[in-house]
Amino acid sequence: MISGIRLRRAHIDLVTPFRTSFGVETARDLLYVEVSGGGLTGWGECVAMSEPMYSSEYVDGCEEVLRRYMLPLVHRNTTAESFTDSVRGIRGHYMAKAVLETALLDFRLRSDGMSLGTFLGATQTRVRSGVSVGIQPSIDELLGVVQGYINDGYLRIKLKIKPGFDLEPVRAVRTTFGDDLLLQVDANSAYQLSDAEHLAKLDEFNLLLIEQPLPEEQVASHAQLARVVRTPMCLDESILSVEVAREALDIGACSIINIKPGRVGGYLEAKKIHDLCFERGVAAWCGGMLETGIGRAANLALAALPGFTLPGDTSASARYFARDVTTPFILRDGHLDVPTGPGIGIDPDMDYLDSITDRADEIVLTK
Ligand code: OSB
Ligand code: MG
Repeated sequence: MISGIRLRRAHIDLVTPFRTSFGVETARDLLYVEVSGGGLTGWGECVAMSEPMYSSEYVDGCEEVLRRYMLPLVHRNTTAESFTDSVRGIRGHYMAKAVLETALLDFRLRSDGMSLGTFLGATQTRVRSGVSVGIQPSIDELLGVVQGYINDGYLRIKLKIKPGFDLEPVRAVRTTFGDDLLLQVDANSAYQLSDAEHLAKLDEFNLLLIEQPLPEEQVASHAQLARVVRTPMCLDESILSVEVAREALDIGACSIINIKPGRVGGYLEAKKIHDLCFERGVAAWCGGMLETGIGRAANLALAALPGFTLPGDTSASARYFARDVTTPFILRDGHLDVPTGPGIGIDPDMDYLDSITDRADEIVLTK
């Protein structure tokens, strides 16, 4: 039974600034939800960034909507499933829903002694890892950064692109590292449908996919774009639920999906999107949101399902943090091991976590 919930705000520096078409991140502004009872704690990590630039959600907003509208719905016997049902009437706010859902799920699985991977239907014990490479000040620097990740053993490179930093960097990486490198790009919504002819020039680089070239709301425009661009279309920001995923696939807006539990309201919805892709033979991969070890552990459990046929943005802890809040996830042979312990299978180093915590609030359940 749940006795209390803690909201924890913390911060951790990134090893290097991460630049995308929507902005630059230098630190991770964190919100953890801890669901406790009977000596156990279930953990959730909110994926929202500090500002509403990737999506309309942002971490202070998530905390507000959690406190005001979601936490009051939680009682001692709330489960991830009953919580998801009870917040169906709250529009949007997927990242806020996801962090609490994940903590509830982790709490119950820890009580039951079952790993999140087993619960979700994992079939792999380790997952292939790719890395997301931010926009760099110059092509030379980009080549150096990519070389470093290849040396680390990453099995797939994703380049962030934006208008003015697209064809030339992609050409340089393809030419330097050869045709065998698994390479893809992510535009984070920075283009318009009128850029279709320009984006089609990426076709010559034999990319695995192009991720979210157009704004989130323009799902149908991606279907039009897919008629001009031969590179497989992959959606990230647009896919907010299994219903959107089904419609996007039905109209040909994408042929690949980036599944991020935080973006779709949690692991239960993420599993539904996985199942849809699996049934239809549509390639899927597990995205990332610069998670610390807590969020990373849960993503690895999901990424171990059979429908994740492409390497994910499931990078090692060292990709982002000099010191992670958990035992670091280490790349071995281009793979990360899926945790096997109960729930997400890993605990934070509490002394270290407390040292990077700005504040923590206890919410006592009354019913
Ligand atoms: O679009 O996939 C994205 C990070 C923050 C917000 C959005 C995205 C990303 C990444 C990095 O590409 C993913 C990761 O390595 O965690
Ligand atoms: Mg993306």
